Amino acid sequence: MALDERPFSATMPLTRRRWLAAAGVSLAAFALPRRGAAQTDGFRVLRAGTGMARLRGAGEAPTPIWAYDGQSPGPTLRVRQGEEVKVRLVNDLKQPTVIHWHGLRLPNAMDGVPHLTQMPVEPGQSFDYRFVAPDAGTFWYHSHFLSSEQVARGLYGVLIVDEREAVEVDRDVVLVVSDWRLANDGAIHPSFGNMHDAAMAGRIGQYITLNSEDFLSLPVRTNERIRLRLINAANARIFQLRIDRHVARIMAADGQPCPPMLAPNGLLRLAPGNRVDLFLDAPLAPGSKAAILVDDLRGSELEIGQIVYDPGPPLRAAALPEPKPLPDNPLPAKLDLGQAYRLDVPLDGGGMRMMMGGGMGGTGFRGQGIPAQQRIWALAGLSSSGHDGPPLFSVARGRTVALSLPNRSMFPHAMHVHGHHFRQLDSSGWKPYWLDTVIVDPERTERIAFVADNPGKWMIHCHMLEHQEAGMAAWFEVA
Ligand SMILES: [Cu+2]
Repeated sequence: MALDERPFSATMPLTRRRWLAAAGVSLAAFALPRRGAAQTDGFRVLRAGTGMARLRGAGEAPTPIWAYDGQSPGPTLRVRQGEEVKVRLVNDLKQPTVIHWHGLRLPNAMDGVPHLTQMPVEPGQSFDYRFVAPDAGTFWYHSHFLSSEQVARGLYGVLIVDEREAVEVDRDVVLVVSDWRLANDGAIHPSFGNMHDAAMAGRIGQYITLNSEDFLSLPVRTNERIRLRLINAANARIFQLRIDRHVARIMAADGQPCPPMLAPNGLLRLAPGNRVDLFLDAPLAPGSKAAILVDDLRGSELEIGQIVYDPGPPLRAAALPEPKPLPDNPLPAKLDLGQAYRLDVPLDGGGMRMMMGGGMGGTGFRGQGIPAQQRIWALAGLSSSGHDGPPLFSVARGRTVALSLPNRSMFPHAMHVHGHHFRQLDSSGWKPYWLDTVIVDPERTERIAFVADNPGKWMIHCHMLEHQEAGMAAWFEVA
């Protein structure tokens, strides 16, 4: 395996501001493995520790963060489909940690859930993750220990599994969108574990970044085809993202190929944990610029980056023809709904409704998470850390599981299933794609189904990390 070997090209002259920003974070995230990427027994050593990021731009003081190999997003790891991922996590933090490989259908012991699939990796200790990547696509890795704090501080990165045969694109770009809650001095705001975030929409940050840059410039050439891999790494914010004057052709969702489809109105709605692969055919004239926009949760749009066209001649005379679908992954052939194990899993709790705990808006519990007695969210009537208590359900391997997820709370949730991808049923039938994380809006019910073909103990939880920590988590068993 190797790091991403396709950096942003510097085909256009950079302004000083862009250059500083790029040199500070972006290029580092796409650098080749030269020094510092120690290899041991074929394992790629990944150090969880501290780092710095210029989240507020080149003119402002950098922010001390937690990071993999000193950078957030961490190094982009890359393997070919069917090859082994071999990563040695070394914990240089002052608290335990683990890595969860989000969206990977991997052996249970490698799933990185503390106390359910492995013990936490203590400071100074290491843990070897080793598994075959069965599916080609865009995945990510992140801490799953006190993740509401560790992810918010920057402990995540991207794992790309390349198709067995190269996919025809001119450029392959990773865009991690996230938000950060910063104090006035630019430090990560230490308001972790507070009941206000937990009971409401989760930790929403006031700084939105792409690849940890305050304003990212993505160079393209006219008629170039770019594969954009978008990942929402935020704790709790749902991003509604669009690229001005560009058609967003969705090729894969949550890492799994889908029939190519156009995003309705060009809008991409990504919950924490969601990914989408787009093919973008750059249609504008040389020298053009186009905004990358997200909603600001108040009905307006914010420009968080731009696509910058090279002023030189087009890459080719005309755009490429419509793409073929990406090759299929070896997902279960079909759901057996007639014999399915069915369960209603209501999403309950939170602020403005019921199960209101004491301490609303009160002091935080920094470094400890939400105490068990203050859990205020529930799945199917159970408030859990996701590893304590009985399983939500147990099924025999190979059984189809159909879950109904009615959201009885006032907030959206992002329900994530570990170790499996599921299909989503709506009024028009089964949607033509697979997901591992689905948004359930307030007062709505989502219905999902999957073949429980991966043995072990798997979490199902809200990926709004404050909700997860405050009880919206459970586990199920495939035996
Ligand atoms: Cu939630």
